[in-house]
Amino acid sequence: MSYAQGDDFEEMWTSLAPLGRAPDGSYQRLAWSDAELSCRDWFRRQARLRNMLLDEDRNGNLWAWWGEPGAGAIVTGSHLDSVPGGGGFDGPLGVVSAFAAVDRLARRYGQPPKPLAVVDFADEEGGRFGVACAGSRLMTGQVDPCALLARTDRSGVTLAEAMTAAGFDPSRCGADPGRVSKIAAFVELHIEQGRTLDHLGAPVGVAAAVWPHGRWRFDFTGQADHAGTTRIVDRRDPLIPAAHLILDARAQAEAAEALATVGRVEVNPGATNAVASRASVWLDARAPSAETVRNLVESIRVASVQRCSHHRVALVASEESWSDGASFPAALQERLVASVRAVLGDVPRLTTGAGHDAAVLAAQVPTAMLFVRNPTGVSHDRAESASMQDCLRGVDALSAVLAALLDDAGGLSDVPAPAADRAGSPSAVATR
Ligand code: HGY
Ligand code: MN
Ligand code: MN
Repeated sequence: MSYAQGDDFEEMWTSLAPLGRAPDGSYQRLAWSDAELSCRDWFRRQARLRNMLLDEDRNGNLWAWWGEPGAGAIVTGSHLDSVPGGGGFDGPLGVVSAFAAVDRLARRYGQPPKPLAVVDFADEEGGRFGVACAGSRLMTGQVDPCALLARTDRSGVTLAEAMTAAGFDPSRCGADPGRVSKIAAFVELHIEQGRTLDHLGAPVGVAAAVWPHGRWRFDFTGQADHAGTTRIVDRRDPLIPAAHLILDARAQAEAAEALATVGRVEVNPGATNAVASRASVWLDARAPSAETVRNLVESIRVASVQRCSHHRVALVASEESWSDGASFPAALQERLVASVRAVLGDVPRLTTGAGHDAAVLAAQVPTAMLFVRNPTGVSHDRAESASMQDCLRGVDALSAVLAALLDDAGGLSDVPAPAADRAGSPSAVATR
């Protein structure tokens, strides 16, 4: 069937916005939840409106093809899931912009000069099961499917159970080299999670690199006891070393010129009048180099071990998610800069500490990113925003970039394929 125009950008944005939005305006589009499933149905509708071939891969990623799937494909898109209480732009802006850009290209070319797909990568945020970029890392073989599927959410539901409840067969999950080999280039448009573009007065930027980053879980186990009858000297209170870790992480990150965040703490039994039995703390750490991240986390861990010894508290520290950084191919960056400059004027290049599926694919596929200005810089919160004017400039930029890639008969010959040794290997995933 020939391509048919779908909803325009603003109609798409308006129809997607209410899905998974809480009364306070934040988003709860957690992977495989009803809210996120409704976003998947939205994606399927947009594909059907355009007579695009809908292709749901073995890892839960959704693909909408303009033309037949095939080798040399240009792929664009992002993710539709959110962090708990997140904003509405992180992920969806890239998916909506992708459909809007393909509409323009279909009007311009009629038939696709090369296979082109819009993709919604599953569970990019890891907001429910704790592993970032789950869908793209499963596809590229960068995470162990068994360990990942066994991970549980806060109510003890495993990823496999959540997928099954959504009608998806988790036993299919695993590396998909055949699909990856079809991708000639992947371009992800994303809202900037920072204020560089705002400070520079530019609506759109090109990504140069993504920092390496990871997530660790620290479980402190002590002895529950009565708040009113247990002497301080007799206590084995897990919250004390846990509290020190949070302050330590901040101080050590500042000293290392890195970033460390504790945004999640769970305390059991959580009684006001009882010394806790267990405290779990989740650490997110990021830096320009993987070595800095790992040294920082090890230093935090060693300090916690010493404190736990003093407080007679047991500690189990485990790595939950690791994302290699990525430097996007310079030749592809140049392509993007030239294409965007032609439509929007000068375009800055940015390095970000935020993780993206594009950084995951970068290990195996020439990838690139466009950022759209975020006036407040705030992200992972309902305050996240971009003006409609800048969103449409983002579509201008993405359309120009994709057209240049479609027109390139040379098949990106000047863009080196990622080094084979970066093909990625399953990183550690603690099964919890
Ligand atoms: O955590 C991140 O940087 C991304 O939003 N998943
Ligand atoms: Mn994102
Ligand atoms: Mn995010």
